[in-house]
Amino acid sequence: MYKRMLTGLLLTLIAVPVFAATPPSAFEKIDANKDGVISRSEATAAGMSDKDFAQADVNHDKKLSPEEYRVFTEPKG
Ligand SMILES: [Ca+2]
Ligand SMILES: [Ca+2]
Repeated sequence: MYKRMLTGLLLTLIAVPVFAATPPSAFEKIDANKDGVISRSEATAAGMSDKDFAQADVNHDKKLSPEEYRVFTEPKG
């Protein structure tokens, strides 16, 4: 009777990672206050240089939107 329980447990263990396959993105980690944008101080705290921040901040609003961050971090070329 333990076998059935174990099978269920194993299925649970296997299924969970599949549904949780999308880990919190780097953006969400950097966005410390969860306001949906990366501020200059959040970027600095994450080790991003002023130069990189300025380059990533395409519309120069001193914040990085998820889109700006994605464009900046995705492989070029
Ligand atoms: Ca933020
Ligand atoms: Ca921006």
